[in-house]
Amino acid sequence: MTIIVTGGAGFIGSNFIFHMLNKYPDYRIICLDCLTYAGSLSTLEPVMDNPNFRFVKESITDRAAVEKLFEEEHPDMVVNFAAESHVDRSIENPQVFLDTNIIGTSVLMDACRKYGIKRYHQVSTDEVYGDLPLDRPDMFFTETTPIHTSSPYSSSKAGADLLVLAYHRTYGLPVTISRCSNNYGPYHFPEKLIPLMIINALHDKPLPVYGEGLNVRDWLYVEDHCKAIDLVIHNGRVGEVYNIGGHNEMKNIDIVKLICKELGKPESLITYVTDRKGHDMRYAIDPTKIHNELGWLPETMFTDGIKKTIKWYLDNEAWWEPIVSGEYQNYYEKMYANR
Ligand code: NAD
Ligand code: TDX
Repeated sequence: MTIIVTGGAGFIGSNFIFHMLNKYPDYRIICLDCLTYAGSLSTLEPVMDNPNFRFVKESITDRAAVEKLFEEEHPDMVVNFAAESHVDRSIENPQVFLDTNIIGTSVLMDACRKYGIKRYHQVSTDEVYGDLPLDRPDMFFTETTPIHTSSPYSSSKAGADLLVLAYHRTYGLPVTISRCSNNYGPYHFPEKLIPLMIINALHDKPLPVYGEGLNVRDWLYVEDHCKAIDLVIHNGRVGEVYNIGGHNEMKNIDIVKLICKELGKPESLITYVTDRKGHDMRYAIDPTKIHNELGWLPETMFTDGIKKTIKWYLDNEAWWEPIVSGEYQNYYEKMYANR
């Protein structure tokens, strides 16, 4: 089995590569990643010498490069993690989200059509369903919830999902899509809520909570997401969408307070800042389908997962320090200085 994993130098893709190489020692895994600001070869260091692993630095939007890779490797599957993934950046500059998330997806699927493939899997997000009201805890996203996006990021992911389903219906491409809730865990890029708060707290810097911090996210430990995708690509039904989430809803402010508590830092570091434009209020996944069809259940409780994650950041300063001391400082200044 040869699998091309795109975006494998980023947060979830790298965790997926570690999971697959560990679980399937006879699989060949090729990581296709152009190493944007969010991707780093240092993340893939643990597998670089594995003979079953190859890294290729190209963009999924580069048709010639993608076709060359298909000719060289004859992949059985493609799992597409490659994306611009940060909502705040999409609000500042939507264009690159459309290029990578939509055009890149079509380039990959065109190559799948041209050379043949057993499975094309699209890693999508719960954000394609928009948001749920805070006062309706009975409501959840199911696979049939209408697409109703809020940000340029989520719109680009929704556009890609529609294209994937269209390639299935029109060309018979054997596709699956998974839509997961917020992930957390090792190698999470420092611009996202949990790593940002851990790293700022470690430096005794202000903890910038958007609005009143009442927005709710449904957090899933990254390893549980990887195991779910593993099940979907092997046993999921072609043409189907699978929601992934572990019924673990938390208010942002409660997460930030928990991080303060775990690190022994004062809550006085918390600073309420101007809200994100179009900020989604609540995400909550109904994972009944993947549970009933594929037997998936999350294994890591948030109370354990957040402790493991904080410990990982404490133990792996060598991974995040070069990131936060580089170009990231300009980003941080631009996004937070006068907020
Ligand atoms: P990330 O930003 O950490 O990593 C993205 C990776 O894609 C990076 O390595 C980057 O270099 C690479 N990449 C970007 N543009 C590329 C291009 N044109 N060609 C090749 N590589 C490119 O993202 P993540 O958080 O790991 O998310 C991975 C996927 O999972 C995304 O598709 C995202 O929409 C989806 N997702 C993420 C979450 C979450 O909580 N992080 C939740 C649900 C779904
Ligand atoms: O500094 C911050 N302060 C703050 O209050 C940051 C970075 C975020 N927030 C809030 C905004 C959100 O309500 O925390 C929540 C989580 O924010 P992000 O970490 O940016 O994640 P989110 O916008 O929920 O999107 C994530 O989950 C779905 C991923 O980045 C997406 O790629 C995925 O599709």
